[in-house]
Amino acid sequence: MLVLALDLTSREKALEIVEKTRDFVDAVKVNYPIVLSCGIEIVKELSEIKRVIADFKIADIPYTSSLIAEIAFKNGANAVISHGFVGRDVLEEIMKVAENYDGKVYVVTELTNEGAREFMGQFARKIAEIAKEVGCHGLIAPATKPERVREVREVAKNLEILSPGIGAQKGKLEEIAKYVDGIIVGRSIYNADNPKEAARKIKEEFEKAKLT
Ligand code: U5P
Repeated sequence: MLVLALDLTSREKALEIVEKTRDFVDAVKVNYPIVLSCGIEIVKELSEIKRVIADFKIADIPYTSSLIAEIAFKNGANAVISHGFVGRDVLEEIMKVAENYDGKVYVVTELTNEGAREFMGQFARKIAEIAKEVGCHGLIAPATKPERVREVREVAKNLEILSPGIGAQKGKLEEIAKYVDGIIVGRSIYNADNPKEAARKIKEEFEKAKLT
């Protein structure tokens, strides 16, 4: 599964990239840059073309977190991404909302950046365990840290794992492909001279790496 991270701030450019890459992209991930620039309506618009994962990295008290999830699902998102370090009660509350929409909840175990080792890395395994216990659908695990991907795969055997960090952040497909269900790629696709060809190639390489 290839998830396109659509971190653009122009609606026209975003729609153009989705149109060009749609044959190779399974879902589109929206984050703050596009939603704060284009408004929440962009989620609805994109959801008419592809499944949308709302990456608001929810990290608030249970009540506020549930409101954020509600807004995402109400506007057509199929899934939301929550931080895991916020704890079990937040995930439980978001799951209640997701169930009303038949939506999915993915939980960030540790971010892809180096600095995430300072805090999140120490709890990534525990976060994966809690996400599993709460019944969340999947995890977001860093392609830049293949050892972490393997660790959370071990903990959460049946959860879906989506992995960002391939390409611009220097994660290597061959190191993680076997352990994940999908990859999340942004800049290597939307900044490419030929986004369609870039998406095709990345998807093909991912599928090949999964088999080797
Ligand atoms: N993302 C990460 N690392 C994480 C969690 C999420 O990069 O640990 C998100 C970014 O916010 C961005 C996408 O939307 O995944 C990666 O984009 P790119 O580096 O492929 O451009």
